[in-house]
Amino acid sequence: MSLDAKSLRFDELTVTRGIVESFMHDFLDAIDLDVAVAGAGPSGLTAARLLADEGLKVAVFERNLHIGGGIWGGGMLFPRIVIEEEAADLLTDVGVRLRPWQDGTLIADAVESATKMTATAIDAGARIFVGIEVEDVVVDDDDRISGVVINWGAVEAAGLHVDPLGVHAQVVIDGTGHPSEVSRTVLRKVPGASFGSDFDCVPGEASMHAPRGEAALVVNTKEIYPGLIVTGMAANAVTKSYRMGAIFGGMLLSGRRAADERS
Ligand code: 48F
Repeated sequence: MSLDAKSLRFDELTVTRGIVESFMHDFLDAIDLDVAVAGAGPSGLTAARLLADEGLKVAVFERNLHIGGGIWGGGMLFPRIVIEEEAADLLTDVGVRLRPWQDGTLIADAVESATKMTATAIDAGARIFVGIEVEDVVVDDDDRISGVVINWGAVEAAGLHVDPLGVHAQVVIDGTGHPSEVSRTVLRKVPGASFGSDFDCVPGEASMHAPRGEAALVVNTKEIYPGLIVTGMAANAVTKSYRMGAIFGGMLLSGRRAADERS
């Protein structure tokens, strides 16, 4: 099939209107949410898919233009991820093929995992906005977290002074990974915010101990402040728990735990 310029009926304004009108329609439909997820890594994508599956209105705001967070890089750019057998269903449910490996683990292709996790989250009804970052939270009269403050990632990267926009959400999930940006923002900015004695605010997770890090991830996934659930690496970063490297089952199970916390 070839295209003949003389018979094509669109012009540049068709493209412009199509992009702006359809984006604005979808964006306006996502400014009052059941759940706002910050970060489209494995934990955030898993939580978003499961919550959207329940019929909740869910949006994921991802700073980068690509989704998947740390999945793509596998371990040291080798695009494979290792998962525990206990988390296998969270990948097979989205159609990822697993190879048996050793010591109770399985192997998945990183590209297949990132793309299928994203596609199934979208199919479940989650809206994924790329190039938009969460720079702050909205609080209600009781200082409960009641939404996110968003801006274009490019605005922040360029250092431009541009005021953000607020989005309401009944619950916010911090899936921002190692920097645990939303949780840290809450600690820093919400008057009197504290996550309790188990949580310290020394930035970053502890050094590597893969089994301990994986086990801690799921335990650390919880509502750490009214309206704020922390998941994935962010959950270990705010508790100074161990890092685990390129084993991802804990991230998936943490995403499921975050969804259960909201339910
Ligand atoms: O880091 P990331 O993949 O989060 P995760 O779900 O998984 C961690 C693993 O990938 C890996 C690991 C496994 O051993 O430790 O690191 O905890 O994805 C986090 C996503 O959040 C985005 C960031 O670009 C990435 O895609 N992000 C970070 N801060 C913000 C953000 C923000 N403020 N607003 C929006 N997106």
